[in-house]
Amino acid sequence: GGLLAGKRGLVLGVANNRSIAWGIARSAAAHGAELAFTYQGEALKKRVEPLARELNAHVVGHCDVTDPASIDSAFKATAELFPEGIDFVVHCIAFSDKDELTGRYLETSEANFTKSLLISCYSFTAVAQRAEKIMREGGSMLTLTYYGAEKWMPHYNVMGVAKAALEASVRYLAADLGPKQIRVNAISAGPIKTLAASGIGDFRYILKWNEYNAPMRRTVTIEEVGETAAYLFSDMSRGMTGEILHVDAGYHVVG
Ligand code: 0WD
Repeated sequence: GGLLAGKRGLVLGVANNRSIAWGIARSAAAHGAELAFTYQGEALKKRVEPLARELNAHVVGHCDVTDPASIDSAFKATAELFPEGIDFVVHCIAFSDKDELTGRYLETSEANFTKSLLISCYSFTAVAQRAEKIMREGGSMLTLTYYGAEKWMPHYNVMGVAKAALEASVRYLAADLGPKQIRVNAISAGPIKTLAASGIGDFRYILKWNEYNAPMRRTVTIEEVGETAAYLFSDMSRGMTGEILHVDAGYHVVG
């Protein structure tokens, strides 16, 4: 049994056991979902395979979102693995050159702007295009965003711009896929110490700032983000789409 019993989902963006994608995968599996993972490149394959084994999950292969052919092949493998279709997909992928995650946004280069928006924003749309074809009615698509989309945050820079575009794309995708009863939502997570976050300037200070100022006087865990994701994958949230849910110990009400 379980909240997600009988549901099948694809998880993109596990880099290691600190990844938000891993917290989401663990919750989804604990609630009874059957999962498939992709990995980005051979180095991460070695990380992802043992994690997948822990959850009796499948690994469908390499997926680098800058390479459309690799997205296609990951979805082809997913369709073969789950011929009945999938019920959810979660996109936990972002990138910016870390030299531009410090100092002024003003200094953003065109090359990094383009690459950051491609990987952190467009890739969710690229994933949604493929997912639509294999998703069952009542399906759920999810991406991860951050408060830096809504307000200026120190050092977040081009990522804030990318997340704002990502949040807008959640609304447009929700409108496009709503008639098929496919839902599209985002979780706006509070800061969590992960590999990607370690690239952001003064990240430890941002964590401390949240501990002092968030209503709950603490930061959040990947488990907490995972439990909210499980709710969004489940039929309990079947009336929700185009929503950005904050899982941030309430920081967004004060920040
Ligand atoms: O404080 C945080 N950690 C927050 C993260 C707060 C709010 C939101 N987020 C978002 C991130 O922006 C991202 O969208 O959550 C998502 C997951 O990030 P994470 O769990 O913090 O970071 P990490 O464990 O590093 O996973 C991100 C992964 C990459 O890892 P690395 O660190 O190796 O870049 O995104 C993947 C990759 O596995 N990724 C790609 N996957 C496919 N193709 C690509 C790519 N081109 N680039 C990065």
